[in-house]
Amino acid sequence: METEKQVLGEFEAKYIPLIDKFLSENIVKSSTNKLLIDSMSYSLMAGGKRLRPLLSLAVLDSYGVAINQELIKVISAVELIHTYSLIHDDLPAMDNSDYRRGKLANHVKFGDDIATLAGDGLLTLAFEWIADSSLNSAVKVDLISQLARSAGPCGMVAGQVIDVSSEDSSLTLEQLQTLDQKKTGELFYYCVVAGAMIAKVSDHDLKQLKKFAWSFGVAFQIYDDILDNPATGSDEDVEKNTYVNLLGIENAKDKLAEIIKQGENAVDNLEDAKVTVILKSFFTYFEIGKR
Ligand code: GRG
Repeated sequence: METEKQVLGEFEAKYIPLIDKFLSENIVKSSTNKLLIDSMSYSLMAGGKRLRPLLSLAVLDSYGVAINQELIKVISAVELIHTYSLIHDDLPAMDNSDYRRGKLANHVKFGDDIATLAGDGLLTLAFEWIADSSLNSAVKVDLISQLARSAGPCGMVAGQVIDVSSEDSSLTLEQLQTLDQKKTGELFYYCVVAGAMIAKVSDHDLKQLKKFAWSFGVAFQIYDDILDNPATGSDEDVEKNTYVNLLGIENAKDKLAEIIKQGENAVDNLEDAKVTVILKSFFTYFEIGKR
């Protein structure tokens, strides 16, 4: 029998090339300005794992929805928003990072002005791709509304505001959870809910998929903190607001296992999914030392 890791590997091998092809072919058609296209393409095609579109596809696949180009367009839109967030996060006014995914950050390569505008362009284009797709209009409005809420001033942007304004203070566990849910979890939540909306799942399954999505987001962040733990990795700053600094490394690992179990239970509770192994396999991203 195949392991979950193998299932995920096959799923990635099937869909990442389709996502990458769509993104590379369509970002160049998005503007008449070559500099802007170069800057947006540079970060969009810099080797991201495509975790967010894959999550939407995992939901669609689990319910037997046939994947066509229009769906690839709609589910790839979130990758534009994710990329914009990374470009803006690296700016001198935010994290001031010179590198991203092992390459020069967008602002180092193109300048702060163009990097800011490339981020703005990607953010706006995401909504254009969904709006211009051939999906049912009511579904499109629901997707656009949910994406705006997840990425906007109630979601990711709010998370980033909490992050930049709490750098010099110690957060409680509850405050850290709120920060991470908004900054990172909301976009994952959108991806799962988008898949559920397109697949038209039952209210019961939607509720379970939402639980799965939140578990995935929390697991992502705890795992990230464990990898960045000064004892195991690169981060020198023990003052940072992280799960590891708040809970200790062993408790953080226990918490990660507990959250993954909750997410797997939610998947087990799905009533109408044709397969559940693909969704469960996403938790193998969080095997310590294996991402
Ligand atoms: C600028 C509004 C605004 C928000 C920025 C997401 C974010 C908020 C900042 C990025 C900083 C960061 C490293 C957050 C941790 C979570 C995260 C988004 C990690 C990178 O996601 P992956 O692993 O990246 O999916 P790849 O490179 O695979 O696409």
